[in-house]
Amino acid sequence: MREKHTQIIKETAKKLGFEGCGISKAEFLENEAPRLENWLNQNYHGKMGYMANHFDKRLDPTKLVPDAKSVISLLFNYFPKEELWHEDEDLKISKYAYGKDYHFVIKDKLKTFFQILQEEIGEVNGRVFVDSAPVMEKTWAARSGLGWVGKNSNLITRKIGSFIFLAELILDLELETDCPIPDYCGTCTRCIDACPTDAIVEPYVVNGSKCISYFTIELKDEIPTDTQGKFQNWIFGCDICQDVCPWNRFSKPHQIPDFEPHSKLKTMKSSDWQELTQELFREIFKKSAVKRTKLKGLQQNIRFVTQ
Ligand code: B12
Ligand code: SF4
Ligand code: SF4
Repeated sequence: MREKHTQIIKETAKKLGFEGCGISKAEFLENEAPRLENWLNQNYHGKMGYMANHFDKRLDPTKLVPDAKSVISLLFNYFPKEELWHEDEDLKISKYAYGKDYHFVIKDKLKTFFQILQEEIGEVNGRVFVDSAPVMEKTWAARSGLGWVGKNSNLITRKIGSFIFLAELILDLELETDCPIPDYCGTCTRCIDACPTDAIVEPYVVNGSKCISYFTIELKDEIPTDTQGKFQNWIFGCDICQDVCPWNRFSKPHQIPDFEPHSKLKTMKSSDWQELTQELFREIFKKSAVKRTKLKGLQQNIRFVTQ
């Protein structure tokens, strides 16, 4: 049964367009507990208060999903055919936010996944997750052999690099588990050297409260002025530590129409961003993750990098 169910899950993941599917036993993350505790004690979460919540659940899926037996990790590629910015003076938004908000796109797929399992396996209980819940997504993906967590703290695959989203199904089904793979960062330190705000405080550890992604997306207050001049024109998220990663030479473009950028986004110059109106913001970012900052937040980021 275990073997048959595992096979159904892996085939379904492929059919639904996931780039990878790996399985781990649902259990307490013993090694991560002191690391997460230390990360929080150092205040690396800054004002992301939600990271300090649900400490026990975050480390133990059986506390999050009753009777959880397996964590199924899934990869979803978002690497675009081309960058939206071409010149150094262009303002930049990170690749993950070019098209429709991935939370919606992937959540829909996860719901379909769950339905297929109900039809093919019978009664299966569990929950689906992408990003927002207290689940250590990178750790689970690494445990299940889909890749390794690199020195920039992102999950990297040997096949298509790191421009991938992570998602999970946590189920009450016993399944065949996969084995972790080695760390292929070796002696490389490109991401650490390239980070303009020194947010990668030591290999594998990112001080979230120093990351451009935090300043431009998460932080609701004014951006501290001691970081002025360091953002290299990133106004929503930051891809620097992934763009420099040699493993991203293996990235290949996604085939997801929903992730295509709005046509007007492709031609935005710095002056267009600075004149961004509510009307255009609504049109371009109607279904986008960029909506999170609202126009006001995005304008604040634009001013911060252009003044
Ligand atoms: C909070 C958060 C952020 C914060 C904090 C970042 C961080 N590194 O924690 C901010 C806002 C800065 C952020 C930025 C980004 N994020 Co984010 N973020 C998350 C979130 C919600 C939680 C991550 C978390 O648990 N952090 C807590 C810390 C403690 O965990 P950790 O970083 O994994 O740290 C581990 C290592 O430090 C390790 N460790 C510590 N010491 C040592 C020592 C050794 C020797 C070793 C081996 C390991 C090790 O142990 C820690 C615990 O496991 C996840 C979604 C989720 N629910 O998992 C998405 C997620 C990690 N983010 C994602 C993305 C895409 C990004 C950005 C690329 C977006 C962008 N372009 O701007 C950037 C990348 C910045 C970076 N270099 O990390 C993706 C990553 C996909 C991938 N391929 O890995 C996720 C998984 C969302 C998703 N579902 O796809 N993010
Ligand atoms: S996303 Fe940018 S600011 Fe954040 S750690 Fe990577 S390079 Fe540094
Ligand atoms: S840039 Fe180098 S050190 Fe950083 S994650 Fe990629 S391979 Fe690892």
